[in-house]
Amino acid sequence: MRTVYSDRHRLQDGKAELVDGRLLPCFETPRRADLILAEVKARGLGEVIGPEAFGKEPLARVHDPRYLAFLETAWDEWVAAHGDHDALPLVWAIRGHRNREPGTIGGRLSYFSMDAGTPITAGTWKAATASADVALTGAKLVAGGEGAAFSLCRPPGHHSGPDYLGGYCFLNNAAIAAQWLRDQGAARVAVLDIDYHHGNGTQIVFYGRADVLFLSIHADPAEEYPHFLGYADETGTGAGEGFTRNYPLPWGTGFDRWSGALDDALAAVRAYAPDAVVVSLGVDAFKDDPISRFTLESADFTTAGRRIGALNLPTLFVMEGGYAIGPIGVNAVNVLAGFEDARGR
Ligand code: SS9
Ligand code: ZN
Repeated sequence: MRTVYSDRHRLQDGKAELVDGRLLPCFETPRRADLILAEVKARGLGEVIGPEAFGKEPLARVHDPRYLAFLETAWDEWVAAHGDHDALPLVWAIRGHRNREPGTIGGRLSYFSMDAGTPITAGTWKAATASADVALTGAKLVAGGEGAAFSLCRPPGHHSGPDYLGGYCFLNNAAIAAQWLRDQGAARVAVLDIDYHHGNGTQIVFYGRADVLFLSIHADPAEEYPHFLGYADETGTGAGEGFTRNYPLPWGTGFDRWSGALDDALAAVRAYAPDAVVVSLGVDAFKDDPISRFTLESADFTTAGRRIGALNLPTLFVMEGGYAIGPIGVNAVNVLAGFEDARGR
């Protein structure tokens, strides 16, 4: 399959995130995408191409225009108010507070954020929009009849909701791609999120809809980030009832249990018979991931890819998380190679 990649991801290079009371160097670094790209080339997965520019319209199909306007100018406003160091929010609306956008950049940053781990930097807007273009270009390949494509997105997207950033995510690349596929004529799209963390942003975008099936296999939110969404009893609402499925799993989960959830999710995808599948491909379920607590081995990612390939459906892989830098390329490309293997290519 072909890989879509843009160097512009390097423009997102935050200094620090707040983790358990300490400011630590960002886990979500440019090296992640560099190493995945190197492995794509080393393994001969297929041609690597640059993204097309899709503009703001496909972004606005998923994100609130007020949020997009905020994100585009946030850095300049932050620098004018506070200087040219990374922007991090510090206070959030809690039960009983007002849902009202404040006037200052600091207040607005809090309003449009879900955590203090996702710094806005000088290059954030350019990197995030390039990442969305990478996802959209992959979607176009799949819509055009290529059986599969890999969108090597960075920064990732699945934690970003209609009007907020968080979890290292600014624009929800997978949701933007899935919506674009719908807008191009796909009747039904399934989004399968195998990142270690719940895809809260993607779930919210499609929660009331039957035309996009959302499935997520992740660490139990009672134990793990993002903490406030991703329980098994969240199954969709209204017309979307039954079109969200969550598989929260406890810390320490290994491939036996994880793949049981995967098989159940894949059976649901099959029954749904979508025109296309978007896989939110995080590899942070890996045993040595520094911020995660599942125990998948590198070879397990190959097996997972094979099972996804056995669906025999047009599939777009959108890169999400994975923070064990050394093996990140091997783990991500193992999924893609397993997939190709199942397709007999
Ligand atoms: C847990 C901190 C989690 C955010 C993780 C976002 C992952 C995106 N101690 N920080 S895939
Ligand atoms: Zn993750």
